Amino acid sequence: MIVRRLEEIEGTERDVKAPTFESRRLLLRDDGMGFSFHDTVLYAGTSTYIWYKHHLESVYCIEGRGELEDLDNGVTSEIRPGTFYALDGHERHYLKAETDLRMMCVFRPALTGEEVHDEHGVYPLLEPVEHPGGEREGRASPEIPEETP
Ligand code: 9YT
Repeated sequence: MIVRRLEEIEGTERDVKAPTFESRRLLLRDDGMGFSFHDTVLYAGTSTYIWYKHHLESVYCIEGRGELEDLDNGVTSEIRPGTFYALDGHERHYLKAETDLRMMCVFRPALTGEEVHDEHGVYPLLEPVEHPGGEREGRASPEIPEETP
C-alpha cells in the first residue's frame, strides 16, 4: 500500500512547476499502478493550451473557478468545484483559471514525471490577462507550440 501526503511532495521533484500551473504528482509510473494521479493548481488569470496526444486524462475540480474550451468540438464549459471532465478523444483544449483552480488529475498511461520538463504533450501558453492583484503577471511562455490554433 502507498500512503502519501501533499506536504511530503511539496518542494520535491514530484512537485513540478510550469509557467501557468504547479502539479504535485502523488502517483507516477514508477509506482506501478498503471495510471498517475496529480493534485494540480492552475494559477489565477492564466490560460493553458493543452493537447495530450498520447494520454487519456480525467480531471475533477475541487477548488476555484474557470473555463474549459474544447477546441476540437467548439464547446466551452464552466469549471467549478464538482465539475469533472474526461479527455477520451485527445481533445485540444484551453484551460482558463479565473481564480486559482485546483484540479485532481488521473493520467493513463501514467506520467513518468519527465513530461512537463520536456514540454512533451503539455503546452503552456500564457495569455495577457488584466490582473487587479498583479501578483502573477508577467510570466512568459517558454515555448509556443507549432500546433497552437
Ligand atoms: C488539468 C490540468 O491541470 N492540466 C495541466 C497539468 C497536468 N494536470 C499535469 O501535468 O499534471
